[in-house]
Amino acid sequence: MNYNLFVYTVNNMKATIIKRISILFLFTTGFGLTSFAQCVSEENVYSFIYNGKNYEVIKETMTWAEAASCAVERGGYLTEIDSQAEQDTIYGAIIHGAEVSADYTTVVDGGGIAYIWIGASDQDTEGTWLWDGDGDSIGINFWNGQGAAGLNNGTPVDELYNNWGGSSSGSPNEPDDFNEGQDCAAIGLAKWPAEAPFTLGIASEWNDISSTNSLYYIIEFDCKETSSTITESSCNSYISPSGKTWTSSDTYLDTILNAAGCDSVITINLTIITIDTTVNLDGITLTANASGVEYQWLDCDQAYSIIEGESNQSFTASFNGNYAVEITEGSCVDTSACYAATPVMVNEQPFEDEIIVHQGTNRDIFHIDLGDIHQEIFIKIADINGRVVASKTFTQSQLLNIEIDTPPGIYFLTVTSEKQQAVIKIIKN
Ligand SMILES: [Ca+2]
Ligand SMILES: [Ca+2]
Ligand SMILES: [Ca+2]
Ligand SMILES: [Ca+2]
Repeated sequence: MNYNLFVYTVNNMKATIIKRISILFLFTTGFGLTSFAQCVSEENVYSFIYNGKNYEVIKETMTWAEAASCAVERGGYLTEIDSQAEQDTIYGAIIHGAEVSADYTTVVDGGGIAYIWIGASDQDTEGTWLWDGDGDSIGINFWNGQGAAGLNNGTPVDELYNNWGGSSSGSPNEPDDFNEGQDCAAIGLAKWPAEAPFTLGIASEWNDISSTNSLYYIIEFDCKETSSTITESSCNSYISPSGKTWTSSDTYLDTILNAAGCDSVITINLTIITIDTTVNLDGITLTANASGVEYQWLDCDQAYSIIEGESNQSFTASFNGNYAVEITEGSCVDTSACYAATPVMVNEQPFEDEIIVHQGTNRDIFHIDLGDIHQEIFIKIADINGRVVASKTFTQSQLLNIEIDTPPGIYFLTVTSEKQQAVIKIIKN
């Protein structure tokens, strides 16, 4: 599945801004192809996420009722601000995210500054303020009465959050139902009144103004939790979309935020494949304990290179060395530890005494005389750090040539025949 569809990391205390994907809805009518006009143009929508919920700043002007209607059409409501953190996030998104100009319009009955609609209204019962951002006259009553610029009898209900103009100076001046015609709340983008020496409210505080003003507005969306089921298999462990690590097969639940900033619950049917990489060593025969899988035996002493043709469950060593098996099961690959096998017994007469080595006129070539013909000889040359710089297998030979295309220095030549092995120090000039 494509996890890019999801927003993985959302710090719940901060807004995470996501870019909205514009979607143009088209449908066909009996009269031909017609574009379905949404209540706003997507290019005027700025989206952000706060506390797991999606919000939009709509940069098109509407009356409060039109804005509430458009919010409902889009699946949300004019925002209900319940905390200082939500207030701060929304105001930050207006100014820094949507980059709304603080003087994009002028509200005459709001002290001559610009505002943005939120979902509070007292249009049904004067002085009874409801969060009613869908405009259906039903909502939570969070404030009653007027501030100091009005009747000065206002009080919050059940200590619910409010941010009326003047709150920052200790006592709210708004709402004041100025001229008995102010029934909807909006966030001020500057201090008001603009020209007066006194201040009823400052930027980010709320004012009640006439609902017939045409303003930008904020939509809030309640989350619709989504769910999905996926089947996964993984080698040894699995990291879930939210970052949890599981190491055994089971059915798990994982929760992440979807593109709308809401919980997406994923049921994961997980199969963990764990490869048994143990090996049984019996004499010079190594047998992988895992059965019914694919095998490839490796030479640990030669940078784990593949031993050609050795791809059975068991492997019998021909030469002294350290060996491992790489096991493949489905898409999983794992390699065993290295096991030492020593099939070659050292002769009573030291093998190295029979061997003569000398450097050729081409200084990269070494000539090796084994003193007798051997059926199968394995030559390996390593530098003083044990790194293999050359290796070759010969059959039915006595005189061997091997090229060491390396800088001058000390090297160790290992000669292994059917029954003998010798390590000879050589100096390359
Ligand atoms: Ca809210
Ligand atoms: Ca309502
Ligand atoms: Ca009013
Ligand atoms: Ca007012």
